[in-house]
Amino acid sequence: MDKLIITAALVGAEVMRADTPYLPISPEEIAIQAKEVYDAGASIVHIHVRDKDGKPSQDQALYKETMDRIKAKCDVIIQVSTGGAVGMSDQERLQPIALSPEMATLTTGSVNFGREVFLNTPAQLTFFATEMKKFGVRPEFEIFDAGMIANAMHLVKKGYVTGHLHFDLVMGVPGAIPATPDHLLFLVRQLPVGCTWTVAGIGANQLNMSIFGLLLGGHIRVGLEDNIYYRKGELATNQALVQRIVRIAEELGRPVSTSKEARNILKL
Ligand code: KMH
Ligand code: ZN
Repeated sequence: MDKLIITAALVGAEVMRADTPYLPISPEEIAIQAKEVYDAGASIVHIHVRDKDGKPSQDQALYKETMDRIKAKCDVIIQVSTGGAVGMSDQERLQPIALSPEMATLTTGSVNFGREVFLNTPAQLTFFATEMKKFGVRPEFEIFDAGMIANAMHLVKKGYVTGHLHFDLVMGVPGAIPATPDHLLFLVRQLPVGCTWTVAGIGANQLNMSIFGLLLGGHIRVGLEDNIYYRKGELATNQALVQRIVRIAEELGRPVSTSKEARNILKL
C-alpha cells in the first residue's frame, strides 16, 4: 500500500468568511496556511483564489501571487482549481493553467450542485484536458458521480489524458453521489488498475469517509473547501483537519508521504 497522500483543500468557491473566520482569502493567508498544513503532513494543497472582497475568482495574477508565496514558504504540491465557481466561463476557469502548476482539477461531467448545476460538457472536457496537456499540468479527475469515471476513461482512451491517472472521489455534495461506504466501494471498483485515488467527503461526512478511504488504501482530502467543522458545533482550521488525519493514519500504521514521496507516487 502506498504511503498516505494528504491533500488540504484550503479554500474553495462556496464557503465564505462569514461562515468561518479561519478561511484563508488573500494570497498571503493562503500561503501561510499552505505552510501550516505542509508542516502538519499534507503533501498537496488544492487552491482557489478570492478577490479583495472575498468573492470567488480565477484571476491569473491572483493565482500567480498565491503560488509564488506558497513556493517561497514550502515544497508542497500545488493543485489549482479549474472548477472555479458555478457559472464561470471556460476562459475564466482555465486562467491558472497557463502558470503550469504541477496539478489541476478536471471534473469529468455535469452534476447538480446544491441548488445549481456544475456544467462540464463533453466539449469542455476535451478542451480543458487539451489545455492541461499543453502546459504540462497533471489532471486530478474530480468524480462527483459514478458516470464521471467512465467519462474520464474516455478522455484517456482518446489520448487527451496520458500518464499516471489520479482520481478524487468527491462524496456528499447535495445533488451528487451520497457519502456512504457502499457508494465508495462501488466507485473504487470502477477505477482502472494502477491508478491512485483520494476521497473527499463533504461536510459532516468528511471524517468518516476519510477513515473508510484510508482503510481501503486510498488517499485523503480534507479542508475548509469541503467542511468547516472539526466536530458538530466546533469550527475547524485547515491545520487541525490535517493533524487529525495524520494522528489517525499513525494509529492505523499507514505512513504519511512527504511531498517528494507524493511526487513519486503520482509520477509527477
Ligand atoms: N466550486 C465547484 C463548482 C474544482 O475545484 O475543480 C467546483 C470545484 C471543483 O470546486
Ligand atoms: Zn475546488
